[in-house]
Amino acid sequence: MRIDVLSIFPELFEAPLQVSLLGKAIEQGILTVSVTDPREFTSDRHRTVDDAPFGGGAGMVMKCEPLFAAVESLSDRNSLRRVILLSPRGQPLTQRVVRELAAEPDLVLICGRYEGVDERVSQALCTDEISVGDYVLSGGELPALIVIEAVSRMLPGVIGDWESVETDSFYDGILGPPQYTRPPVFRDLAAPQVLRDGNHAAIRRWRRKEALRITRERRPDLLGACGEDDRALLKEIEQEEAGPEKEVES
Ligand code: 9D3
Repeated sequence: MRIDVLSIFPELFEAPLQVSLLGKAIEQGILTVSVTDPREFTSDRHRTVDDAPFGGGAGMVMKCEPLFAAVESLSDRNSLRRVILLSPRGQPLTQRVVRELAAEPDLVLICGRYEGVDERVSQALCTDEISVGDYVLSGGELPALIVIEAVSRMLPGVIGDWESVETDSFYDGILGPPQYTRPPVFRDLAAPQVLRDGNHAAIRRWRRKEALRITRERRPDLLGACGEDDRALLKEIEQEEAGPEKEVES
């Protein structure tokens, strides 16, 4: 897959693309990321990419010309099927969106700065707008890195141990179970015995149940699409929690 990023701060992409999974995906040629600075597509002395908003008000707006010219310059190497603006007004990024993007041959990610970009960029240049959550950031660069990292994990060959993707939170839509490693007892804190007994059916069941317990506690909104086995485990959990609570309540 090829990803072209447009950003006036290309330095922000250096370290994150060099290490770990992303670094290896790029080294192996599974992923190509190219960052282009829209300033290279200006023609004035000051390489201006922003201007005051029509109608007045605080802050600056990213101009059309450099962004349009930059995207158009990519058209020989990028299909431009998906031109994505990172924007607080965008569709929330979910694993479903990530999977969909990972199936594309290429992406363009446009990072806004200042108070945003001229509306004609989203209207006439972009096919999608994506937000990474309901909080305010200073620009689209960190969100673009989030998209790149999440998408690259879905590319064939990036994750050696595919099992770890299948057991990921959100792969099947619920949170992950607690994890432990050596030592078996740290200070006075013991790892659950079931994980050390080697009964793999029991381990699988314990993990699913604890995953459901933590999802029910923290993200009940994720429990909608549960199967029959999960319903049975949830019933057990409800009974376990209903017992001791009675004493505390009254
Ligand atoms: C005055 C309205 N502000 C929107 C809440 C303006 C504004 C805030 C922050 C315009 C741009 C930005 C910069 N943020 C992004 O470009 C951004 C973002 C974000 O702030 N939160 C979550 N996802 C994203 S994706 C891009």
